[in-house]
This record gives sequence, C-alpha cells and structure tokens, in this order.
Amino acid sequence: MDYAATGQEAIARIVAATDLETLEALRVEFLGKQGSISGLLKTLGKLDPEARKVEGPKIQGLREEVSNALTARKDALESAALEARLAAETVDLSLPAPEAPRGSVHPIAQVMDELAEIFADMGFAVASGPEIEDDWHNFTALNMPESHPARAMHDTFYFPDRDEAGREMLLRTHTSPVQMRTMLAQGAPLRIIAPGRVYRSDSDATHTPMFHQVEGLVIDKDVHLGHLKWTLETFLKAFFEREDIVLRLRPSYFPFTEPSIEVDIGYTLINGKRVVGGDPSKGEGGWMEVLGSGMVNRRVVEFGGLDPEQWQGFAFGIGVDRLAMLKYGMDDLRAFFDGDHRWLNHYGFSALDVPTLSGGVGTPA
Ligand code: 2NL
Repeated sequence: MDYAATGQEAIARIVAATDLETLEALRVEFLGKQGSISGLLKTLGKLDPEARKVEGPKIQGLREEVSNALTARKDALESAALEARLAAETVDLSLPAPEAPRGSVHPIAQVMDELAEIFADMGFAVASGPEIEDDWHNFTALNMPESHPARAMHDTFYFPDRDEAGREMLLRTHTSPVQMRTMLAQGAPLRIIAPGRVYRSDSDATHTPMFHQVEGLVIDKDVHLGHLKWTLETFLKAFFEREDIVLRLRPSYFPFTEPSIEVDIGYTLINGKRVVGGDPSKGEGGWMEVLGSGMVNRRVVEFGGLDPEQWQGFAFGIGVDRLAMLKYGMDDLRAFFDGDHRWLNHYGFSALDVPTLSGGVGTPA
C-alpha cells in the first residue's frame, strides 16, 4: 500500500477544510473508531511478526502525520474565527456609563451637619431666616449705623428696588440678622446657632461671592468671657477630633461685640503639611485664624429688645468653607462651587455618613 499517497491526499483535504465542522468530519473519517487509518492499524494484527515490524512504523507514521495536520488546521481556523470576531465587534464609546451610585453629600453640607451636631450637644438650637434682608436687621441692629465704615467693608449686594415699606433690601452679608430676628421673637435666655449662605461682592482665590457661615449667640445672666472660651475650645476639639487643640485669643474689633476676640488655632508641620493640633510655640508650626467672636455689644442687646443690665451674652462667627478645607485637606476654595463630578466623587460624603458625636463627627466609615 502507498502510505505516502494516502497521507498526501488526507493532508490536502485537511488543508482545504474551511470550517471546524468539516475538519471534525475529516478527523472522524481518518482517525475515528471506524476511520480509514484506524482500519489500517487493525490490519497489523493479521500480519506475521516480520511484516508487522516493517508495516507498523509506517502506519503509525501516517497516523501521526494526519493527526498533526488536523491539530495545525484546527488552530489556524480557530484564530481566524477570533480575528473575524474582533474585527466585527466594535466598542460603542457613546454608550452611557454603567449604573453606579450617584450623588454625594458636599463637604460643606457635611461640615454644616457636623457643626450643628456639636452645638446641639452643647444645648444650642438651630435658627434660620431670610437670605434677602433689610438693611436694619443686617446692619443697623448690629451697631452699624448708616455711615458706619464696616458697611462699606462688607461689599454688600444691594437690590435696585426698595420693598413695600420703602426699606433698602440686600443679600445678607452674615447670618447675624437671623440671630437678631430670633432674639426679637424669642427673648432671653437664648442659645442658638444660625448656619447658612451669606453674600459679599468679593471674588478671588480665597473669596467667593457666596459662602457659608455659622454664627452662634448665647444670651443669659452673668455670661462672661470664660463661657466664650470654654465653648469655642470644646467646639474645636470636637470638630477636629483631637484633645491637643491649642487656641490663641487675640483682641480684635467688630462693631457688634465688645470686647472682640479673634481665635487662632495652632498647627504643626508634618511632612511640610499643616496639621491642626499641638502647640506651635514648642516646635515647628504656626497659627491659623479660624473664627471671630466677642461679648455681645450692649447696644446690640438693646436692639434685640433686651435690657443689657440684666442680660449679657457672647457671639461668634465661623467661616464654614475655610474650616471644611482645613479639616478635609482641600487647597482651592473655588473647586467647592465648580460642580466637577470627579471632585465631588473624591471629596463627597456618603449620605449614610451622618455625623454623630458618638461615632466621631466627621469620620467616614
Ligand atoms: C467673623 C466674625 C462674628 C458675631 C460674628 C454676632 C451676632 C450677634 C451679635 C453679636 Cl446677633 N455678634 N456675631 C460676633 C463676633 C464675630 O464673626 O470673622 N466671622 C467669620
């Protein structure tokens, strides 16, 4: 028998196969149980030992040759099929992104909630009021009469038209008018914070025309500077979640408080970064201004409808945006209001991360 011719014919048919089904049919035809080459192997049993020694290796060689050809063709057809699939299936880049959690709590909202939680724990109630104010509640009642230079310093946004009562209207420049309204409506004693948006016509790298403030007001009998100091120290320790907070109280001036005090917080340098805490006078570091405060000016107590001989108080004003930057390590104030999804995803909080004193006011899980 001419094994070489049989082999050549088989290989020619294998190479000519254009799909995997044809190839499988050929494998069965040659190497299957009833296959032609399997049939040849069966003939070996009937040969005498001498002839078997000669024929055996030839048939085995043929089987090997055909088997190798089948494997090679199978690999070739499979990779061609893959190439064709890759060429046909394209990725549609215009498809929407897959479903994922959307939205997060803005760091300013988170810090406002943290502040409310801390002061609520100290017995403060949250007061709110209008963002469009009249000039009396925003300025006059806070000891800033018409010609007061502090009015010009506030860079106020005025409305072009007066209200029905003929009053000049403006966007509140601080949340103090909320406290005036609460004092007038509720009288004393009083322990409130007034968080909210405030507006000043001022815009650069460190100022935005709208920003956030939390003011606090305590009116009671025999209130003194010691109460102010304890309250602010307790608040800052809770907010920064450290006991080693060191404060520096500096004399200052605000028309609505007397005396007026600005509060600096000590920071230390760790790898060149400012970290709140520690005493800067004992190493590398410095002081950062975090809030303004003071004993309520007796004229302001009178404007609030109370007798300053009987009632005293202290007040403070905190810039929320700067405080949020300090706590959560952001360096550009303007990014707060860009609405950039990548920034919001990075700095935003989970809606489930509700600040609680027991859980640590601002510690994400
Ligand atoms: C600052 C300064 C301050 C107040 C706000 C206040 C409110 C009433 C009466 C008296 Cl109703 N005072 N608020 C007092 C001192 C300072 O804010 O630099 N804020 C960022």
